[in-house]
Amino acid sequence: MEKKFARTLVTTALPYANGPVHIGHLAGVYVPADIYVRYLRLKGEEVLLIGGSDEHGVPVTIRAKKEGCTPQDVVDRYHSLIKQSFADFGISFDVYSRTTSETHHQLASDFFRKLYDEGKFVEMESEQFYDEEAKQFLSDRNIVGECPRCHADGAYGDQCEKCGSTLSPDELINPKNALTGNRLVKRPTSHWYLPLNDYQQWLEKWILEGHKEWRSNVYGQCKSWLDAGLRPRAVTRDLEWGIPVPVEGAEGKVLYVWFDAPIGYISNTKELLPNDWEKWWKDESTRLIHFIGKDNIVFHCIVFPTMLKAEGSYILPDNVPSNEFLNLEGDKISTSRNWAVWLHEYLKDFPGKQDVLRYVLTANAPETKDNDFTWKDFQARNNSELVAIYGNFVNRALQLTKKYFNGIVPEVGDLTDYDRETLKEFAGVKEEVEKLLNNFKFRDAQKEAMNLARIGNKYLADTEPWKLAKTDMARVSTILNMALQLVANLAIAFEPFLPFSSKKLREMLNLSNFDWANLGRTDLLSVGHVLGEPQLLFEKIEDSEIDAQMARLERIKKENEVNSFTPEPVSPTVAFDDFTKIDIRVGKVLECEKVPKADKLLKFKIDDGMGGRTIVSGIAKYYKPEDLVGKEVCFIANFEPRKLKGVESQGMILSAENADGSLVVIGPQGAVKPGCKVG
Ligand code: B3M
Ligand code: ZN
Repeated sequence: MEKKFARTLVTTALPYANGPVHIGHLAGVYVPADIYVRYLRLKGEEVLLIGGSDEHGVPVTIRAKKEGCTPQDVVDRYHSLIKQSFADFGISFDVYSRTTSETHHQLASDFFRKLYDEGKFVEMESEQFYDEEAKQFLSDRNIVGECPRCHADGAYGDQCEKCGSTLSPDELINPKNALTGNRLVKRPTSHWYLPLNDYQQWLEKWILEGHKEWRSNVYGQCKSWLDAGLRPRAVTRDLEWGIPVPVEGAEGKVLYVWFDAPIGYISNTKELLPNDWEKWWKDESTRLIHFIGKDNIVFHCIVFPTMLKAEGSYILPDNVPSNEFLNLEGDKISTSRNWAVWLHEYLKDFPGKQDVLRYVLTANAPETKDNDFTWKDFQARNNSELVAIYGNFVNRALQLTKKYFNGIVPEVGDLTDYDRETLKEFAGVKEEVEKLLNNFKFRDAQKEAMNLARIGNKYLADTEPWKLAKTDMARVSTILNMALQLVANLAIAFEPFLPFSSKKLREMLNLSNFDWANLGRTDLLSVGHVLGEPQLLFEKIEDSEIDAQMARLERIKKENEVNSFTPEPVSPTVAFDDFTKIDIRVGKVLECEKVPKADKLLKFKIDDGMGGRTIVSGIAKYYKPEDLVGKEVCFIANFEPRKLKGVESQGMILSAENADGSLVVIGPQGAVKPGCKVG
């Protein structure tokens, strides 16, 4: 049953202000939300796009401790950076605020207090890990210990990153404070819980019966939570950083970050419209839409609606379009491993190319399953779609008009059957794009918009006005009029997807009347209208630019390998007598050169204190010969001589193998004479 709404309130997940934002954020939440609101605005609908940073929570405090600054410093820094990145990419927020704002603290606190006063929470005591030295309870993330499953050290209280198991701090063997290493004890502490179980039946009816139209990934996740049976969830924490629990005797406790963050949507609306915000949140004729990523589904579909329902005066979300994840070159995007394309860095490497990224991310949007971003695909979509189809068509239409008609929209004469066929194909696109956008199918909608450009490109290629110019200017006039109308339509159709290019295109067309209702019309530009100066809409991206990005990722992969290095297990024990059979000595490198026709080998002349010897070693990939001359090394002096590429090697130079397989030569740390024994 279709309800008629008076206005639409669109919210986007509030990113944690503990790091910059990357392409995964953009693809999963912000670009689709922006497409949607731009589309509604173009249709003249009343709509707001609400965003902001999520500034509470344990990750912020961990980052602050690591960097030796305050949590406020961390969120100040990243809030500005994130806000700027979104602005740079044209995410058209009506407000982008933050959960450390005064308005938010007040509203979230009042929200809690109302539920508290009305007896909507249950208070329960439980035993939690406590650090007696630091005098604090520790959150799951701040506790480490041995994993009960794979026995790796350093597993977190909520998850072991080695084997991936989900854990609770109770399961850890020898739990410790992650930052100080202090041992922990159990202490009773009491918290307030939202009794989700009391809302189970209501939620089942509201979601499982009332919202069958939700995306299947969203509906499916809700169903499995509901099928498993809901339990009370704590909405407070023992922590310093956050919104203090507004109850006497609750010192040292704050609201759980997932309790306050979604209230941030309301606070930010209030900050934008201090006198008018309630109509957006409390009037049944407002449609509320949450754009989120898949890891946030339960909070937006179950927990937050239960909070709103318990409070009693708010509307509930009408839809929660959630995306799956975007991977990068086949691997999960990870902030801690730096495996990401950061938005602020992208703009340094590709200045002015915001729309290219928006286009590629929408073309590959992870709407129904996880998807992959690759630089090759990025280049291909730019070069063979944006440049070769959209850009090419626009450029041809405008340049030809400039050439033959001085940049003035020419007259349209009799249409041929082919013209009419083209127009017909074109007219259907509007309805199709609308249907897709209304159903949050952004990827397909953009494809349809690109089809418009394809139709235009084909029209010019088939009619070849440049050939007719010598014989039939009347026909050229009609063709170019048609082509220009199609170009004007593209400016409208692409505005939600590629706003920067649409703006540029509108300037080139000198086009002011501009709304969605006009899409599909063939009189957008009247005869005699003077066009602006043509410019290129998109530029080719060269191989070298892509190679540079791939090299960056290679470098990061290497660094990660080194960082995640775990030593090989130690070999079986040897007796002392066996060890002394190996005669290790110190030597000084007198000469060193490459062995011809062997790219791995270096030939050394070593001063061994006993008249000198030759040793061949497989370290040519890691050292230049001249860098080793004069250095002291350790070598096995009684190694059976062997021939390597025709050179007899009288010993073996010792080196250590690094995490990435590279070799580092071992030498003494102080002054030692060549020939001294090592042991
Ligand atoms: N900050 C989690 C996230 O960034 C969280 C979202 C809050 S939305 C109210 O994935
Ligand atoms: Zn494990």
